[in-house]
Amino acid sequence: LVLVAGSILAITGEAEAIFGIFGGDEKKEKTYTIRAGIGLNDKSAQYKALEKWKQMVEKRSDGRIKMELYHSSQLGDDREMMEALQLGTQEVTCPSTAPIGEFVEGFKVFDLPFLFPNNEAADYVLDSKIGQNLLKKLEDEGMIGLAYWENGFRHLTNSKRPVKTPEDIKGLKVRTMENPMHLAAWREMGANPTPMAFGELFSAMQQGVVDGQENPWGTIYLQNFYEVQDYVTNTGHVYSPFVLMVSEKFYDKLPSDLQTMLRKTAKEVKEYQRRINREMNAEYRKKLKEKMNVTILSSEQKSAFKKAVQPVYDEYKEEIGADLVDSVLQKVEEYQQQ
Ligand code: TK8
Repeated sequence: LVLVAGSILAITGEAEAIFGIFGGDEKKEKTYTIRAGIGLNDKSAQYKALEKWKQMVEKRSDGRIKMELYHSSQLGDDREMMEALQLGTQEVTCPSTAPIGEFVEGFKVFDLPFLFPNNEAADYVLDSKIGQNLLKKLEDEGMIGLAYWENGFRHLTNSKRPVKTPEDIKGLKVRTMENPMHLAAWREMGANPTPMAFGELFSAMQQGVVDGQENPWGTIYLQNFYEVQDYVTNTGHVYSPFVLMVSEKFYDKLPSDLQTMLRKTAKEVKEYQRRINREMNAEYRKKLKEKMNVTILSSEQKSAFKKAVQPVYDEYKEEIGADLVDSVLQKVEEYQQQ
C-alpha cells in the first residue's frame, strides 16, 4: 500500500513538472541574479541584514534567485545606485531617505529636523499608511520600495572643538548628505555645510576638506571616523530611515511568486535589521567614549538646536507638500498620546 501511494505521488509530481514546462510558464524555470549594493561597510547592521535576506531569498526561491552583495560604495553611492536601478543595470540598493528626496519629493518629510522623538515613533509613522504610500510613489521613478530599514538618529562629529551650543557650530565645515534640506538645517545652525557622497567622506575629513559630519553611533565607530574626528555631540537632530528597494525593470521580469517572496522577506528582515541596528548603536555609543571626546546634551541644551532649525519647517513645507507634512506631524502626535 505504501509503495502504491508512493508511486502515485511520484507520478503526480512528474505530471506536474511536465505540465509546468508545457504549460508555458517559462519564467518559473529561469534563474535570476540580484546585485545588492550599499554604502556602509560589511560590519554594519545594514550589511548583516542583507546577508540574512540573501540566505532567506536563496532558500525560499529554491535557488531560482542568487544574490551578490556589495558594500562600501563598491557599486557607487546612494544616488548613483538609485540611477542604476532606474536603468536596470543594478537590482537592489538600500539608500538613506535624504538622497531619495531628490527623486520623490515627499521623502524629504522624514528628514525634517527633530521630527521623531524616538525610534518607536519612527516605526509607527514609517509602517503606517503614510510611509507605505510614499514607498508606492517610488514606482513612478522606476524603483520598487520593499521596506523601511533603519540608518538611525544622527549625531555631529568634528575635528575642531566640543559642541555644546549652536554657537559652537559657527563656521564649522560640515559634510551633509545630498539633500538641500539638510544643507538648510546646517546653515540655520551656523555651519558651513557641503553636500558630498558618503564614499568620499573619510578622505575629505582626513584631508581637512571638511571639519565634521553627522551619522549614527554605529557608523561613526565602524567606519573608523574617530581616527579623523575628536569630538562628538549627541545632537540626534534627525532620524535617517533606509529604504530597501529593487529595480522596477528587474522586478517586472520576475514571476509573481518571487515578487511576493521578495516583498515578504524584506519585511521580515526589517524587524531583525532594526533590532540589531539599535543594539549596535547603543553599544558603540559606549565604546566611542574610549575613542573620542563625547558631549551629552541636557534636554535644555538640545532645545537650543531645535529652535535654531525651526525655520526649515516653513521653508520646506510647500515643497514637500503641506498636507503630507501635517499628516506626519499628526501621526507623531498620535504616537505620543498613546
Ligand atoms: C550609506 C549612506 C550613509 C548615510 C550618509 O550609503 O551618507 O551619511 O548616512 O549611511 O546612506
